[in-house]
Amino acid sequence: LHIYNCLKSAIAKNELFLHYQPQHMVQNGEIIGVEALVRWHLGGKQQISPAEFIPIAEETDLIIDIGIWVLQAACRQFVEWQLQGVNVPQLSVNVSTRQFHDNNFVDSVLMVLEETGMDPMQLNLEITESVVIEHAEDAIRKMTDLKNIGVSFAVDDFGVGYSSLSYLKRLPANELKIDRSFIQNIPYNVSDMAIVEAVLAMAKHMGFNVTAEGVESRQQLEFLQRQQCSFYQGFYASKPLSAEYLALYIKRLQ
Ligand code: G
Ligand code: G
Ligand code: MN
Ligand code: NA
Repeated sequence: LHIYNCLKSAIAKNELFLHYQPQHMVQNGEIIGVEALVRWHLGGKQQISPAEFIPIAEETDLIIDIGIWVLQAACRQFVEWQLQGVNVPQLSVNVSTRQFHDNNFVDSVLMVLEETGMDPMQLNLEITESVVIEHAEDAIRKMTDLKNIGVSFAVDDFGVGYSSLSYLKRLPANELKIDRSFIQNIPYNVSDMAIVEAVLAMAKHMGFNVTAEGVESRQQLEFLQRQQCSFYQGFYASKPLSAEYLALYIKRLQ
């Protein structure tokens, strides 16, 4: 309860901020985008991990306000980079299932796009397959409405949690993100390598791009090159960076 009350005032107190993790082409290392990841500096000092506070926010409608704040702050930063000549091709933003199911979700995305001047073609929303467990028709309609104006969708944490192939089949998404737990023991775990190969084959036939998450080594990247995975992110390229460091990272690549 204590942490919930602190989180409730975190936006007003300016305690939330964003880091951005670069995403690259597997084949040639080109930058294809960044994923915005929220951070919380409680009282300006103590850092609390989103792995800890996002689940708390998700138990209530607090995730809706936090989600809108994240989307707005990320889009604003993205437009700012463009004005500075920092060329980031795409912005990925996490959307929690509860936030997605809010009645105002589509309108709030439209409002943020308009307010910030963000090009919808450059916005990618990361959801999980659990969005179609309940209210599937409604969820698919929301995704289709946003896709029609150019927004794309990625299925996050693919392969863990509530993942199910029958949910996946129904999702009008553009991309799958293979959870980092399947990547971390490559090239030592034969089962994980088989799973990644199978996901890539399935994704190819279903028309999904694939991003491998949590790539930490050259051997992992080489495996993904051999398997013709499209994109990757992970500490091997970069940890999540502040907006300022992300701009330097991109300028170094340009
Ligand atoms: O950045 P880090 O690896 O510490 O994130 C931990 C978890 O918090 C991840 O599962 C990530 O998806 C989630 N997360 C980070 N930022 C956001 C956000 O802005 N919104 C939502 N819903 N989840 C986020
Ligand atoms: O669930 P989601 O994909 O949104 O979570 C991203 C989280 O994974 C971020 O909190 C980020 O800090 C973390 N992360 C990103 N790259 C790596 C990596 O290479 N290794 C590990 N262990 N964690 C990573
Ligand atoms: Mn994500
Ligand atoms: Na993930």
